[in-house]
This record gives sequence, structure tokens and C-alpha cells, in this order.
Amino acid sequence: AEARPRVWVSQPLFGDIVARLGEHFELDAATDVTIWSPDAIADRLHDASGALVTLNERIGAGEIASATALRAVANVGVGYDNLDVAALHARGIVATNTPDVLTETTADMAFALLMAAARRVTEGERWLREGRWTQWSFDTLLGHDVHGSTLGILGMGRIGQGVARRGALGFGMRVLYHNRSRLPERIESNSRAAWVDLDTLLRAADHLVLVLPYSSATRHLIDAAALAKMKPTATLTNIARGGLVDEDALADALSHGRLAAAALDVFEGEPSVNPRLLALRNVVLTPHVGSASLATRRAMASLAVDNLIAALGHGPRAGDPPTPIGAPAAGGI
Ligand code: 8YV
Repeated sequence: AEARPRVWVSQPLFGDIVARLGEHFELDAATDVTIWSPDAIADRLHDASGALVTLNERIGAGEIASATALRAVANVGVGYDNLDVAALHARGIVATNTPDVLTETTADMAFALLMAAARRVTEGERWLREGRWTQWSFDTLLGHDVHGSTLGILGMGRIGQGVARRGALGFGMRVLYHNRSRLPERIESNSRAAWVDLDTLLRAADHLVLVLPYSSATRHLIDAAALAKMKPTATLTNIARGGLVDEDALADALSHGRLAAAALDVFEGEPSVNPRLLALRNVVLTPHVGSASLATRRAMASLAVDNLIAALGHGPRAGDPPTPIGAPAAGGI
């Protein structure tokens, strides 16, 4: 019999979901969390027809140079700055991601972080656990209101719209957004959000949330100059990619009272975190868990598997993967 095509799965996902790939392909699946070097990735891809990868694995021209059988790369995650899509497409390799299934879960996390920063939730917990709560007092840990404030959203894709709806409907916030292109009126009115230019967004927001894709064009979009435009009472929440923010400029602003607080789920050099951020009391830090609910992570793994099976010409959607990466996204994730 002809050898079955081989697929590489870079990290342990859910065994029962990954096993579906085994119905069609020979599986080369990591059983432990693994840090893959570029050379090791090239080696795994060398005789693979397909790959299922996470944000940990960068797949570019070098990694695919000797992968002559490679026809599809399925990314687990909606953001795909780890993939050089142009290099994949130039070789006729299909790339897919996992939009939609993580939208609401990630928008929930944006609000958890925003509220934690504004109301000093994790700071208060640390303070209590350190045994510093000796007497209730009127002015302990005063924060800033979320309800009725102005929510600024930078990057108004699916997740940005989910954050907007939560702000408008749940917390009575005035919602402003900035996106490269203004959204159709129907989406603006569903999200109860108004488009403004970036400068206006930075100046008006009481709580600014970053939900835009990372690329060379958006690297350090939030730099010292941008932070200087924000209100000293404002908070900044980042659930997108760490590289959108100049972390040293952020640490400067936070330590000099030019910004009230920040909540960060993503970091430029993750998993290592800028020590200046670690040292600040007014930063909420989480380890890139925006989409990390059990149901959503299962849905992401399942969608990635469906994409890979279809892209490699098998299953009910043979040749028509559900969520291929096509033209660049319109400015949000
Ligand atoms: C994923 C993410 O956990 O979807 C994204 O863009 O950052 C996260 O939801 C990550 O991409 C896993 O590879």
C-alpha cells in the first residue's frame, strides 16, 4: 500500500481531537510541551505533508525550504504573526487559522483584565495576602470606574466588536474605536461604537483595549508619544500581541503616574517578562491565556484539525478548509 501522508503536530493538544488526524494520516505528534528550534522545525517538516502548529513555532521560508511534500499549515490561534504567509503561499502551501471560535472567550478575558486593572483587583489580593490589611479604611486601593466611562478599542475585528458590545450593553460605556478602515454602519450600530482617529481615541479613552494584529506596521504602535496622549487616569489592556507596546515606555508612564494601570496578557519577549513591568504594583500580568477556557481551546484544536484534514484533501470538506488565511485581515482579530 502507498505510504500515508505524514502530519506533524508541534505541541500536545487534546488527545481525542488529535487522534482524528490519525484516521487519515501518519501522525508525528508531540507528546510533551516542546521548545522547537528553527532547525528542529525544518527537520520535522522535512517529510511532512501537513503541520498543526501553535504561536510557539515560527514557520518561515527557512523552516519550509526542504519540506518538498508540505501542502498545509494549520495554526491553532487567530493571530498568525508566527507564520510567514507570503512564503507559504509562494510555495502553494495552504495556511489556516482559528477565528470565531475564540471571539467571545477572548472578549471576556479583555474585560476581566480591564476591570482588574481599573479596580486594582490583583493588587488588592497581593496586599491582603501580604498581611497588610490591618484595619479597614475609607481610602484603601481607590481605583477608577468602569461603568459609564469611555471605552477605547484599537483594532475592531471580531474580538474588538465583542469587547465593544460588553462595554456598551453591560457597563453603559461610551465606545469609541479606531481601525484602519471604518466598519459598515450595521456593524457599528451592533457594537454601539463610533469610529475616531487614533489621536482622538488615545486622548478620549478612560480604558483602552488593544485587539489588533501584530506586524511590522503595528510594532510599538503604543510608544512613548502615544502614551503621552492618554489620560493619567486611564488604563491600558493588551490581549493581542506584546510587540504592539513599547514596554519600556509603558513602564516609564506607569511609574511616573502618567497612566493609572495596565493589564497585559501578552509580552514582547514572552514567556519572559520585562522585569520593569514585574516590579510595578499597577500592572496586571497573565500568561497569554486570553482564549484559555476548556471549551474554547477544544474548539480551536478541533477547527485546526478540520482545516488540516480538508486542506490535505480528506474528509467532508476535502479541498475546502473552513478557515483559510487569505488576504491580510481588515485591522482587527
Ligand atoms: C492562542 C492567540 O492561544 O489566537 C491567538 O491569536 O494568541 C491564542 O488564542 C495561541 O495563538 C495558540 O497558538
